[in-house]
Amino acid sequence: MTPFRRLDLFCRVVDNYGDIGICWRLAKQLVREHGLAVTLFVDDLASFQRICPAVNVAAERQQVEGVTVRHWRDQDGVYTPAEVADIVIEFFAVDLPPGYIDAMAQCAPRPVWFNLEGLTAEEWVEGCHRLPSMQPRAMTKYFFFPGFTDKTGGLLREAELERQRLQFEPAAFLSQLGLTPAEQAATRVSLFCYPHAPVSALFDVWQNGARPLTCLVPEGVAADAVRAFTGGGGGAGSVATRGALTVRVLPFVPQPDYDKLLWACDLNFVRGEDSFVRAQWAGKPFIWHIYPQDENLHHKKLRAFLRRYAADLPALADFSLRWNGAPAHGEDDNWAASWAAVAAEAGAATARAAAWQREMLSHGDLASNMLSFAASLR
Ligand code: TRH
Repeated sequence: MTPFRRLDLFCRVVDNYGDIGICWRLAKQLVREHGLAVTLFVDDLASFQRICPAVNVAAERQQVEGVTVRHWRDQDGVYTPAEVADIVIEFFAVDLPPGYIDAMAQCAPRPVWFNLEGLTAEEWVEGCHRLPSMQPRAMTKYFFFPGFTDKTGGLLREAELERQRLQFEPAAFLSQLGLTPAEQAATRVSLFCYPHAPVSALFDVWQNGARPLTCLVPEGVAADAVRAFTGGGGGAGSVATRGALTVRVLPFVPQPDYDKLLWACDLNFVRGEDSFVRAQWAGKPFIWHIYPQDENLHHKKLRAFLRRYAADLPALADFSLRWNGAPAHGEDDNWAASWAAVAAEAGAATARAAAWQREMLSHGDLASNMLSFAASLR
C-alpha cells in the first residue's frame, strides 16, 4: 500500500498520440491499482479525445475514468501548497508552471518530484535512472527511466492486462471491425507507422506473395500508400484486394481496442513508444518504426533495442533496420527477399516474443516501481 494520496502528472503533447497515450495509461493505472487521486494536466484535449472518446475538449476540468483531467492552457496561475500533490511527475521534462513550483517549495514535506523520461534500450539509462537533480529552493527532482532491464523503471503494464489478453476472442472483434471470414483466415498484420515508412514497397511484396495476407491500417496512417493501393479516399471502411493482399482501413480506435487489434494479429507494425510497448505485451512478433530524431540518433536507439531483442532473429533485425532506413549492409531494395526471410523465421520470432514478454514481466511494472522508489525517499 502506497503512503501517498495524491499525484499530479503534467503532459505536453509534442505531436501525435504517444505523449498523452502514455500519461493517460499511467494516470488510470495509478487510480485503479494504487488508489491515488490523480490529476492529469494536459495541453491538448483534442489529441486526448482521439484515444479516449469520453474526453470533453471544451472542459477546463473534468473527471474521466476516475482521473481528474485539467486543461493545461499556459504557465500562468497561482497555486497554493494545499493544491500540490504528494507526488509530481513532469513527463518528458516539461516545464512545470512557475506558480506550481513556487507552491511545491512551500510544502512540508516537499512532494516527491519526478521527471519521467522516454524509453530507450541504450545502456547509459541504467546509470541515470533514479539520479537526483538539485533544484532551486533546496528541492530535488529525480529522473525516472522506463526500460528493459531490472536496473531501470521497467515498462508500463496494467495488472489485468495479461489475463484480459488470454481471455480475448479475436473473431467477434474482427467481425465488428468489418473483416470478412476470408480476411480473418489470412495472415493478419496491423500497420501503424510514420509517413516515411516504405509501405508501398511492402504492399508490392505482399500482393505478389503466395499466402493471403490482410493488412489492417488505422485511418490516416500510411495515407498515400493506402490511397494508391485502394484507389479510393482511404477513409475508414476502405478496402481493396490485389493478388494475395487485402488492405483494410480501420477507424482510429479507442486505446483499449488498439490492444485488442494487436492481440488479434499475427504480426504488428508499431511505432513511437506506447504502441511499441503494447506490441511487446501482446506476445506477438512486431516491427518497430522508431520516432525519427536529428542526426539519426534514432538508429542508434533502434540498434540498441535490436541487440537486446533480436540477437537470435537475424531476419527480423535486418527487416527492422531497412524499415527504418538503416540497412545493415548498405542500401538495396530487395524487400521480397527480406520479407521472405522474416516469414521463414516466424516460428522463432513467435517463441522469442513470448520469452521476451516473460523477461519483461519479471521487472515489475513502471507505476509500481515508481511508487516503491517514491516511498523509499520518504
Ligand atoms: O503516436 P506516436 O507516434 O507518439 C509518439 C509521439 O510522437 C511523441 O511525441 C514521441 O515522443 C513518441 O511517439 C516516441 O506513437 P505511440 O507512442 O505508439 O502512441 C500512439 C498511441 O495511440 C498509443 O497510446 C496507442 C494509441 N492508438 C489508439 O488509441 N488507437 C489507434 O487506432 C491507434 C493506431 C493508436
